[in-house]
Amino acid sequence: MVRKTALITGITGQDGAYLAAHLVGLGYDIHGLVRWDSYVSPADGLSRLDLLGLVDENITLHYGDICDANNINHLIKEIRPDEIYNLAALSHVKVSFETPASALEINTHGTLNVLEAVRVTGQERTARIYQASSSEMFGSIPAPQSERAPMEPCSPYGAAKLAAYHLARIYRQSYGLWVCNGILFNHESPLRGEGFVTHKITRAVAELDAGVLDKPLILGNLDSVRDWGDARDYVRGMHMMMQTEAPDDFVLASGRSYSVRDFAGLSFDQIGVKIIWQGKGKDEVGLNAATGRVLIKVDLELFRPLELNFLLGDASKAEKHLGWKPEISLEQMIKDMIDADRLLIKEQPICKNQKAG
Ligand code: G4F
Repeated sequence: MVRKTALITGITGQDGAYLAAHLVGLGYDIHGLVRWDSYVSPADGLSRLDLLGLVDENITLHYGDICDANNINHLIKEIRPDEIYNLAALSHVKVSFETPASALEINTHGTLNVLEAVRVTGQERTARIYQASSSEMFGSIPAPQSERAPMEPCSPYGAAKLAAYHLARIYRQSYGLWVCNGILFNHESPLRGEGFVTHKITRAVAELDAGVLDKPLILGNLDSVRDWGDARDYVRGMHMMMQTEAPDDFVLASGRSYSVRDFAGLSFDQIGVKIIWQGKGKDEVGLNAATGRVLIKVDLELFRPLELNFLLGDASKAEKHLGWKPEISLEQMIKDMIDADRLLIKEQPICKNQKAG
């Protein structure tokens, strides 16, 4: 059987690493685009691939940059991939308010570079493209959000991703590119970056359990509601989207929503600590119900200039057309994240910068 070849941009991120592991299991030859800083500091940049035991697998890493059209053209011309997963992104929503031009450059222009590279190298009929679209594109529209819902992004990140989503659709319709948009709701895992709220929380839980939490966990907007799923389920869905007869757009979501406050409560439950909440707004605190110790505080600096308040995804189209369903429960995911954090704490006991997220 001929082995398929996949190119993954953003292979060093959470989704890139899990997708690479999934495709290795399916017998793919994999090429990954790696930025210079990850390339020269493999200990940091390639650590996720290392954690998944992928470093010696059939993966070829290419040093390059999604923002450099020439570089992407050459790469796609040389590799002639059957499948391209465009996962490279500036993925932190709050950071996108601080560096909006970078968000557009990487998330929109970078996507355009991939689409154009496939077109100018004449691979429209042979290369399939997965575009990592996001539920952040919906903004605060009424829930549940499906593929048919209006999109009114409320962050530079969301606007950049929405422009890329439209470019993908335009290239599909005008040039016949095989490109699908995966509109993924929040998805987390033990490989999630520590600047995202779920990992900040699970890390603090593991620190408390290990007796090394020396100050309260500082969070931003506790009222914000997200539909959190597990990245390992979602990369499986990405691959399923790429195996359909005709390209289309699909939402992947768990169909269950929780506030940040709820997520924190569920996480501390895992180590038998019940959180009670007192106060309002910036003065709200989460206390250990048994001891009265303040474990969680709020800092207004961590709020965004504009917040997406409520996400709840409707993934019925993916279930009907792809047979995709999430398999890992939120509770299991939280447990896996805390277990992984327990190991991290042994190697790196001090959380460097809680305010980063
Ligand atoms: O974990 P977050 O930073 O994820 P966010 O902003 O929802 O974005 C993630 O999901 C998107 C899919 O909808 C992706 F497209 C995107 O790339 C990324 O993966 O924040 C989740 C919520 C927000 O409402 C935020 O305001 O948690 C709130 N929050 C409260 N305290 C916090 C914190 N977020 C962070 N990062 N850090 C906090 O301390």
